[in-house]
Amino acid sequence: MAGYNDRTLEQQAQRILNDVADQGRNPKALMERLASLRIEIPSWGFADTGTRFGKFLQPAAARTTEEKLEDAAEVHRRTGICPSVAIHVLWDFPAGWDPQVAHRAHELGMKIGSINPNLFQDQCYKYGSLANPDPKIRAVAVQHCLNSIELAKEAGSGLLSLWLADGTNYPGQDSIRDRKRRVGECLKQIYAALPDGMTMLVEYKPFEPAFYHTDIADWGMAYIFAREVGPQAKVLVDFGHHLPGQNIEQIVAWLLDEGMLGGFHFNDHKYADDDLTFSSIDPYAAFRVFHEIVSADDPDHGPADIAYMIDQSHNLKPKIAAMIQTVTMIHELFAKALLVDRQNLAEAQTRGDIVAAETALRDAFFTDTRPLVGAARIQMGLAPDALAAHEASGYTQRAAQERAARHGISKGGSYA
Ligand code: PSV
Ligand code: MN
Repeated sequence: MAGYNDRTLEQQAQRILNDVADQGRNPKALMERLASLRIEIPSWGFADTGTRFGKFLQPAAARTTEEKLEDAAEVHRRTGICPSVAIHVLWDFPAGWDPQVAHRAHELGMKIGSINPNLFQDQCYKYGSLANPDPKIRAVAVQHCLNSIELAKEAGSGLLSLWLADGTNYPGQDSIRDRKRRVGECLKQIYAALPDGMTMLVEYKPFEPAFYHTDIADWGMAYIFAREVGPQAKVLVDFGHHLPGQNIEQIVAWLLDEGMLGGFHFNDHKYADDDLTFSSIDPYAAFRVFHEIVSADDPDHGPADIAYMIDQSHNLKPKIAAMIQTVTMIHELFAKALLVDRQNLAEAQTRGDIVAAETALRDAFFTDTRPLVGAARIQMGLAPDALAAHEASGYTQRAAQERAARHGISKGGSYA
């Protein structure tokens, strides 16, 4: 069978690398860049989640933060490029920071990654958090972010990742401009508490849960807020947070050029913020984003410092398998972007040869990069087929049994 289980995988990888060498490029550097990619996995990708209509429970789903870390460690064990876990403060630490969790993460060979404050689930946030008309509620929200910065310091994390659900549902519900100023003011207070070396990421989303206007609805708004507060703030682009037809790679290119792209949330979508596994719908769109990222590599300073994070929530696929699938897709598409013959592309662009320029992208996109990813995994001492290795390990079956014994059988029910 072709793909990761092909016995000639390493020879196929060599053939691709020979072509790279023929283009006058360094195949070793390409393999090093491929192996050095790091992707953060979200703790919330391993718990039972659903839609607003209901949850379908999985016997192996993680029910404690420790179990989420164990599942994340299984993804890293198979893929070799996912050593950190994003934390959602109230979902993972409902009773406050627990140093035991960081200890357990280290035991598992994992680090705590970005810290995501939760500014949307408490009753007080009915009319918003940082944009709320009531200064007392804004103070509660700011305090939660300050506590999250403390938590980040204790966990050894350098990223505070902010997403606001704030917005309004009806025209006239509140003043859009007043809300903008309230958010800006609160962000300044939060920014002032950042220690050196910690980055604040500002994420945007066009709608949901608010359906008339969202306070940080697009990259321009996130950019303005980030720029206003200071150099440690950057924009976070979530692939699923764009209206249909939006040219996401252009946003990425602009933010990179402005030095303002701080992070990326990988998932895929067909209609809205569907949180599907990455590239399940449109791999070419995802490839074009990676192409812009690799194009922006600085010849003197190397790649831009971007936090690559997954933000998906698959309620039907088995969770660890879905995560490995996403990591593998990211790795394969990143490899395709590395294969673009940029010299050839630049020459075609200069000549105004549109067909040749587009062909330079398509040649790379249609190259099967599984041999390169498989070879990178072999170099890391891993099995080339991460998904098959995970499935053969029996991890999910064991987790289902142990977790049922520990917590009892999960009960079905609505999302509430
Ligand atoms: C909001 O839809 C979002 O993309 C934010 O990043 C949240 O932190 C995350 O999803 C929660 O699943
Ligand atoms: Mn997100």
